Amino acid sequence: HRLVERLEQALDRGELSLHYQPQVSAMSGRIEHLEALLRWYPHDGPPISPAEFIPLAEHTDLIHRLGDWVMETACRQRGRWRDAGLALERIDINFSGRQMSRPDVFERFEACLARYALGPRHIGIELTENVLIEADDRILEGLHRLHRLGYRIAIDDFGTGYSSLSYLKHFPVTALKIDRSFVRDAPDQPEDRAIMEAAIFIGHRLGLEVVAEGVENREQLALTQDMHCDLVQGFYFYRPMPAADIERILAGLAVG
Ligand code: G
Ligand code: G
Ligand code: MN
Ligand code: NA
Repeated sequence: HRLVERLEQALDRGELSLHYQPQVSAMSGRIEHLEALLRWYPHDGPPISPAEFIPLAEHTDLIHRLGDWVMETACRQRGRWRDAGLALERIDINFSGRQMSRPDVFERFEACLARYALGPRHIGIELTENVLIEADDRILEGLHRLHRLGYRIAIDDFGTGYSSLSYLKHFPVTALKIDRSFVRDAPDQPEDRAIMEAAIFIGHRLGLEVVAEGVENREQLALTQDMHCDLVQGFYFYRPMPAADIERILAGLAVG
């Protein structure tokens, strides 16, 4: 595929970057975690969305080069921010199914963190429900190990996968991110509101942190607060942005 060839060149030419979107406390608005989101700005054309190029990269081994680049870049950045004393918890990295199937995915993850002297307080991971459902024993064992070590493992797009709730019993997760489709419609649609409320309730009963994704306005924020959701992520607070913008926002909060 033409786009896959271009993407491979884009990696070599430095056309990729990471943006970071804050996950803030629903009650205080304080920034806790960031989600790392891949961006491609070709030198000679309009930006291309990861929603477009990641599924294509997934068909080839390029997804692994891409994943390595994301991991390295996020870890290097987290190390710099740790050294600068920025008040920040984790940077979450997204992993696709194909990335998790790589035999040495966990070794690479731990090696990358070790290069920057990072641990479970600095980096977390996001997986969709489908990735968890399809995980084989080796992947589950690796996730259990990360879980025991204290890593934050979030279920991304919660409520949209082809899954039953029973998987929540077995899988080593620590957070639920409620898909933004529910959050978007919750103010006007009782059904979406009910699903959101139920997701927050079950998440809390299972001891999980709950994040509402895609909060774009006051009404949506007010609902998440009424429902005692822990964190929110969305354009109402912050868009995904370059590291320099995160620094400007967090600089006022630096410690030491
Ligand atoms: O940031 P945006 O809304 O354009 O992202 C579109 C999709 O691409 C989302 O589903 C998001 O999870 C995914 N995505 C963004 N960055 C990464 C990444 O670094 N790795 C993987 N596997 N998916 C990503
Ligand atoms: O699938 P995942 O949750 O990883 O996707 C993250 C994507 O969601 C990012 O690409 C980001 O651009 C997008 N996003 C983040 N906040 C909002 C929001 O408030 N509204 C909408 N429509 N998209 C958002
Ligand atoms: Mn995500
Ligand atoms: Na999501």
